[in-house]
Amino acid sequence: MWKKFRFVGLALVLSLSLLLAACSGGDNSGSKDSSKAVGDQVDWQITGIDPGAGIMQATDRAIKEYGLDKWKLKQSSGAAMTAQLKRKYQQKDPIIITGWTPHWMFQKFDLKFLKDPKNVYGDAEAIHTVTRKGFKQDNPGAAKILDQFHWSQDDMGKVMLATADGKKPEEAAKEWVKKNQDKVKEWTKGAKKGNGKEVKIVYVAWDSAVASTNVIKTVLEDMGYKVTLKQVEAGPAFAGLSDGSVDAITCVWLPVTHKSYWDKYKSKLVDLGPNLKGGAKTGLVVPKYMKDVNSIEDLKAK
Ligand code: PBE
Repeated sequence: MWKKFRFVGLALVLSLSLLLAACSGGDNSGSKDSSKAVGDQVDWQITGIDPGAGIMQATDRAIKEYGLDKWKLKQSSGAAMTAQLKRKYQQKDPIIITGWTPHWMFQKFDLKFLKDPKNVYGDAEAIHTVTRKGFKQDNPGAAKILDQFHWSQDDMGKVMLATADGKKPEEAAKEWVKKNQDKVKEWTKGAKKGNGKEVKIVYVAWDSAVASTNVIKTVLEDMGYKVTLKQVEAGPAFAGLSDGSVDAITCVWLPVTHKSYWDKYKSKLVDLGPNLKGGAKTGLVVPKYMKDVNSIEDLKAK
């Protein structure tokens, strides 16, 4: 009975798809008909994130430099972008996003960076810890910990993955800190205890930044500091550091992604150097099942 039912079902699906194939040529935007130009497959849309992100500025430059006149960069947010990626990925539908590593999306989905022969997105970058001017004088203990904070793409990946799997960022950070006391001891070495002294950390809602911010918050709190986190857009984050209303940030990507912010505000900021070197990269990213799209050059209208 079930066998027969399945057979009828299959026949129905087959005839339906034949019918659909016969009718195609109408508006079929966003479908996976791979005979179409990639632009038509995705409505000439790159799925972006928050407008203040450096990767959005870089993508605007890429659109100009590669002559992608028909393309639009859609503003969104990190969370909305990954939700959209997940939906498309489950259907094996095409999608082009502004992506970066370290990010859990590369652990959850089979993705690839599009080649960037004009090097618009730059080579690999480093993620820096930056404070307001005068912070070290006001709070030498916390400044020392922030200065000594450094970890690897792998470390950050673990915290991000746990969060993507449903843990609260604070919980994922606490677990990582508990398991990695050898690293944490290096960061806190020689630093004074906080005794309730306040540290205001600013960050943007990028999953990589959420991970590093929550880890450093846990470490500072374990040392007796009172940490407040403030989540804002990238522009206000740099502005807040430069006017001294917040103390520190752990998600400044240099030399490319945050160059325009850095150039504007650097005279009022102190760069404590990289907290993550190796593996920090931005670009346009697609699922690997988009076999015909390997380079940004492939996006040009044909
Ligand atoms: N990101 C993640 C940020 C920096 C960290 C690549 C989305 C940006 O583009 O500004």
